[in-house]
Parts: sequence; C-alpha cells; structure tokens
Amino acid sequence: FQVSRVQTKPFDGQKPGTSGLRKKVKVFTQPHYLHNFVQSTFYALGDDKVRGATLVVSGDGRYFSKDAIQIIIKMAAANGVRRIWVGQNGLLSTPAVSAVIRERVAADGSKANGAFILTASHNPGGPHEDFGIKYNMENGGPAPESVTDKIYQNTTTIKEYLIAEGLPDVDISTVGVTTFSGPEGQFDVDVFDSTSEYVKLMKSIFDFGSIQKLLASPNFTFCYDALHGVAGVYAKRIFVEELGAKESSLLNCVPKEDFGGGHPDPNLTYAKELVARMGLGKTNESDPPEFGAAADGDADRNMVLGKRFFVTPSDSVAIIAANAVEAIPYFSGGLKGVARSMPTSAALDVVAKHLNLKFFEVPTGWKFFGNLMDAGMCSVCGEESFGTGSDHIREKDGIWAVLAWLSILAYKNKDNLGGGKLVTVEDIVRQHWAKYGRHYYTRYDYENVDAGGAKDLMAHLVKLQSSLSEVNGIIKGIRPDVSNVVNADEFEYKDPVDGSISKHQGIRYLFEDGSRLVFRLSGTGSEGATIRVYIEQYEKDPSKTGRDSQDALAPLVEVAIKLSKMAEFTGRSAPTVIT
Ligand code: VG1
Ligand code: CO
Repeated sequence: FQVSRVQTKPFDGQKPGTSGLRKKVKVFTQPHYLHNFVQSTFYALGDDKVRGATLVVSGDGRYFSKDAIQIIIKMAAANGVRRIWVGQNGLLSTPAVSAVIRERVAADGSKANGAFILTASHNPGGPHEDFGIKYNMENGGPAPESVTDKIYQNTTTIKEYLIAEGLPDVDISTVGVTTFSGPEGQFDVDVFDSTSEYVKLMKSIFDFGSIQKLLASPNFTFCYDALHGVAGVYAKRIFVEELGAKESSLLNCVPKEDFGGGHPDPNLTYAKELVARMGLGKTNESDPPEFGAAADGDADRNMVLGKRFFVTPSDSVAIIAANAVEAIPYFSGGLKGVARSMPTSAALDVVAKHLNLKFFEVPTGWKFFGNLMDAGMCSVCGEESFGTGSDHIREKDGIWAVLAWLSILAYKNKDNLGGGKLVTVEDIVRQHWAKYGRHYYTRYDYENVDAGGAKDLMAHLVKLQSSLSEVNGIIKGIRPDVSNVVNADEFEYKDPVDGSISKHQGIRYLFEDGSRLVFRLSGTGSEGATIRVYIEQYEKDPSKTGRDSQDALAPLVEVAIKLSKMAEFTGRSAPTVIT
C-alpha cells in the first residue's frame, strides 16, 4: 500500500471528556472528523510510540464502529504501526480491551502498546445518537490528562493526516491474520476471539467451581441484562457456557448497533425489563430471581439487584471490599488499599477504616485509579455511577462486579445450597449496614440543560462558598432540621504517585453530621450540559438504617435544589434521572 497525506483543517470541540470524545454520529461522520482525532492521538503519542507498535482497535459495536475500525486500520498502517488487533466483529468490551492490552501476546512475543476503544459507553447509539472514541495506554488504562490535553492541542492545529487509502477493507468477521506490505515493511491485522483473554483472566481471579454450584442450586435464580451492549458476548460465554446458567436467564444479550433503540445505562430508569423482572417495577412480578444484574453499552458498568432490592453502587464497592479476602481467591493475600471517586458515598471509607486499609479519594473517571494500582497502592475501587473494579485490569469491569457478588453469595451460602434458606443479596446489604452504618445516597441528573444556565448555576454555588454563615442562614430558611455546613470547597486532587494536580473536580458542601452535597457538570454528554447533584447522609444507628432512601434524604434534596436555584437557572422542576 501507499501512504497519502491528506490536507485537513481543525474542528472545534475535539476535547476528550471524562472518558474520551463523545459526539453525535452526524458529527463524527463529517469528512476528516474522526481522522483528525486519530492523527492528533498519533502525534500526541509521538513517533517512537507509534512506529512498530501493536494497537488494539475495537469497541461496543455501536453504529459507525465498523467504518471507524477500517479508517483507523488504514491510518495506523500509514503511520507506521506494525500490527492491529481487532476483536471478532469489532467487538471488545472496555474491560476486555484492558485485559487484552495487559495479557495478550503476539507470536513474536510483542504485547499491545495501546488501544482505540470505540464506544460512547452508556449513551444511546444509532444514526441519530452517539459515537465515541478513547485511547488507552500500555498499562490498559485510559490516557491520563497529560496525554488527552496533548491530543486536544493537536486537534486545534492539525493540517494533514496520513492514510493508506489503497489498503483494502479487512474482513473483521472472521478470526485470522491478514498481512500487507507497505513502504516500511509488513503490516498485520489480526482478528481474534473477543472473549478468550478475558475469560482466562476471570478464571484466574474467581473460583468458578463455587459459583457454578450456586447457580445450579435449586433455590438460587439468576438474571442478566446486557441492554443489547457488548456485555452480551461475555455473558453468554461466562454465565451460560462456563458457569451453567440457563440461556433463559440472559436478557438482551445480542449486541445491536442501536442497542435496540434503548439507553444502554444500567440503572433503575433505563434497565426497565430487568427492573420489572426483579420485582422492582410497577407490574407485580410473582417470583423474581434471587439475583439480577445489568451492564452498560461497553460493559464496564454494572447494576446489582436482589429480589425486589436495589444495591446502591456506593454500597456495592464497600461490600465487595469488606468480603473480598474471604470470598475471592485473587484477594486471599489481602487488599493493598481501596479507592473511590469523590462523589461516591463514604461507605467504602468506613470499611477501609475498619479493616485498616490504605484509602484514596480521587476525581470522577477511571483514569485516576490507574496510577494508584500501578504503584501497588489499591486493589478495589469504585464509583457511584455503577462502576466497580479492581487491579486485575485498569478499567472498571461490569462482569467482574457480577462475579464478585456471585462469589460473595456462594461463600455466604456454601453450607445451604441443598435447599435451605439462602442468605440473599438483601440480607448481605442489611447486615453490612448493621455493622458499618448506612450511607443514604441518591444522585439527581438534569440532562441536556442549557449550557449557559448550567455554568451560571455552578458559578452561583462557588460564590456562595465564600460565606458559610450566609449559606447556613439560607439552609435554615429552607429546612431548619438539616445540620450546618462546616466546609465548602471545589474538590482538587493531587495524585500521590506522579504529583499531578486536577482542579475544579466538583463543588462540595460538607455538613457537621457527615452529610454531603456535591455538584458537578458531566463530562460525557454530547449535547447541552448535564448537572449532577449527589446527596448523601450517614446513619450509624442500626435501628434507623432501614428507611426508604428518598424519604430519608428528602430534607437534603430540598436544600440542594433550593440552594442551587435549580429551577431558576435551568427551568427544570424535576431531574431527568434519579439513581
Ligand atoms: C460519568 C460518570 C463517571 C464515569 C464516566 C465514564 O462521567 O459520572 O463516574 O467514570 O461517566 O463512565 P460524567 O463526567 O458524565 O459524570 V462510562 O461507563 O461512560 O466509561
Ligand atoms: Co461504560
């Protein structure tokens, strides 16, 4: 093949957000748009990291992925990349990409240097919805801000990109290697089974035998909803073929380019079918399964449900951390430390204190956990946004979280699988609250609000922080039964490993009784702005941990909405989604 140099001009707004660049498909399919971003990434990595490199290119299978993969293959060839690895049909979950980078070895012993992941994660897909792309590094984790800043800089000055236009499209539906020869020598495209590395890794972490026994037990029932995302591929392999779950326990496990028209976000609003089946919907399900779970489009998120019971993600990571050493062989030697993102509830903090573990609070987004893990300081981490994971890879991992919960259930029930009464998901959570106290928690999302109004709201909240007595005066006027704000700031993080500083990571109001209000603007949307309000209250008294969470939090919610002047700034009287 020959290399062409194509003239181009910068596009505005190619700044990667919390997790890559996400835009409407019609934006991504403009001539040169994707090309500019990919070339800017190659420039940011530098010639010595690109020439001769092995790169993974795949994603959640959303609309435009197949075209994007062919474009990236041709550009990689032109930029001197040695080989491209593609999951069969272009499918690899985000956690599987991370596993492939860390585990897969080419015939000549090379490993992958990085990956383009084609996904907009939990955002809907299809010709009128979202596409996305992000770059992951050699450690399997998202590119750090130093790299994404460089990529963005390059997109503002780019003049040309390189592409091997004459290279024929590669058949990515069939496993096998296709070899080409270019001006700099051989170039390979290796299409491989999307599941093999990932399944092998999961088997090395969990005791599949004990999970198999749990799933085979007559009194245990199971259900998994992939929301037509890429998780379906892994769910079939792992839950059905490896662990013996019934095929009928899988919902929406065929990946679709438009996620069947749905919103592939595993929460109580969007995972409607699962929610109904688990007895949490409006219809009255007579006998819901004991355990249910869902994933987002790229399978890095998870929602865990028990029979008629919702597990808050902030509780989920705390419960996994509290039980990991006993229930999961990978952690039998102990945990190196735990971490959560700032808006995630402090349930994990209490476990860390109790178990005397190193603990870290990082900004939103998975990239900040990677440094801690590479330095051997953190084993288990999580976010309130349905993200849970560990140092087995450098991404959050939806299937891993489900296997972790199944392991805990298997461990707690090892003596009563013959037909006795099971320790349920709900029992495990309630016992956890009884021991550690409960962090009532909710998040209100105001999606696609006017960007100017959102900015003004945030500015208003920052300005208020300069006088706590004024803030407390306003709060007393709204709800006299809410405690006093004792500290208010914008969260700033200094990475303990590389010393880098990330500012403006969310506005915090911290109360005397441990309650918190946090306000952030989302960095993953593709239209307008999304305001997230995180509301948390700690209850230590075991006789008071069983309340309905929206009831318990009602006073703080009212304060959050009125203090921020939500209605005035956004014109919204209610959030789009409550989790
Ligand atoms: C959201 C979540 C954040 C998560 C990120 C990527 O970001 O809040 O916790 O890490 O999505 O998740 P934001 O900036 O919109 O709040 V995923 O599943 O899109 O890779
Ligand atoms: Co995701």
